[in-house]
Amino acid sequence: MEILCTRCIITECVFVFLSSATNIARSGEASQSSDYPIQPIGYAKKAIDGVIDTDWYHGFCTHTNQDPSPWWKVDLKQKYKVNVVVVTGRTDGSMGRMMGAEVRIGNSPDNNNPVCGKVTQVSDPKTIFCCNGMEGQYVSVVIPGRTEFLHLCEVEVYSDVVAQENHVCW
Ligand SMILES: [Ca+2]
Repeated sequence: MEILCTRCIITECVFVFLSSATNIARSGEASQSSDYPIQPIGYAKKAIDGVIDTDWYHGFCTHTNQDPSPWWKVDLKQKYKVNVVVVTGRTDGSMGRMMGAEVRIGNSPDNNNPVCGKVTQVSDPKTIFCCNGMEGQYVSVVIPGRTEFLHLCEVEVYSDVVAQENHVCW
């Protein structure tokens, strides 16, 4: 059993465990603001191909052009209560472009949805977002207010929390 989320509110921590959870992004449909035209083409579907290879040149990551507020999204085809989103960026360089990227969840297909969280560190390519049951059909990654490239090696979405335990922090 893997601990994916730890939320601490004042003195109480909630650990979210996922066990044999299904990554519902895999069966969704991905799109993005544009496709960077250099090989290997970073099509949007590469963030839901199930391959977490963080070297962009291996061909398993997405890549937009340098767009104003670039975005990527997955249409989950129905509404889910989303508990965890795991975003994995690249490690072969340019990870700094991810800084400030927001994970948004909701029912608006234009990415204008509530924010679950944002990327605040780029030393680790993986950021785990605890979204606490935010409801939506669309999960987006958006870099707001900046003209930037957006590349993602994998985006995982989990809605089924198997167990929760409450602990006191010390
Ligand atoms: Ca991938």
